[in-house]
Amino acid sequence: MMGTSIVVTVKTPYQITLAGALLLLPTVASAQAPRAAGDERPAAAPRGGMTAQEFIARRERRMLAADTDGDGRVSKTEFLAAAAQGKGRGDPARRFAKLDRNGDGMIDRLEIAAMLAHRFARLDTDGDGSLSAAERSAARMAAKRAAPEA
Ligand SMILES: [Ca+2]
Ligand SMILES: [Ca+2]
Repeated sequence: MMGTSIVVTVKTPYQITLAGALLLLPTVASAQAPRAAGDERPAAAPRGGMTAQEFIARRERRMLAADTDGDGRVSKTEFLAAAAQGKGRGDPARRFAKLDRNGDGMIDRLEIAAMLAHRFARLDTDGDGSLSAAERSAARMAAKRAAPEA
């Protein structure tokens, strides 16, 4: 019908991922903390599901495996060394530039979390905040077709 106005708020992926990362970071850090009383949601995802926190914590550990000097950040040298060992596909230098959002030559935990929060949101196709077995298998199929960090 003419005249009907639908307000759609469009956010850029960058805004979404940064907001997602900022929301998720404290949660990841306190993942082992006791739950507040009255919070009756289960601590873990429904059986077979993977929460954003689990997804990010797991992938972040994998990313930080490239941090060979242990400073908590992945330098371009470290990233390219890891890429040379066959981790990821595509042009590693381009992937690094994409991950290094602030262009300081380092991929830090915030940048990793932002990327992973964005990826989680994209993989959680039904938007229930948990990756089901089906969503994870779809993700694995997609990863075979495209560069994992693209
Ligand atoms: Ca950076
Ligand atoms: Ca889901």
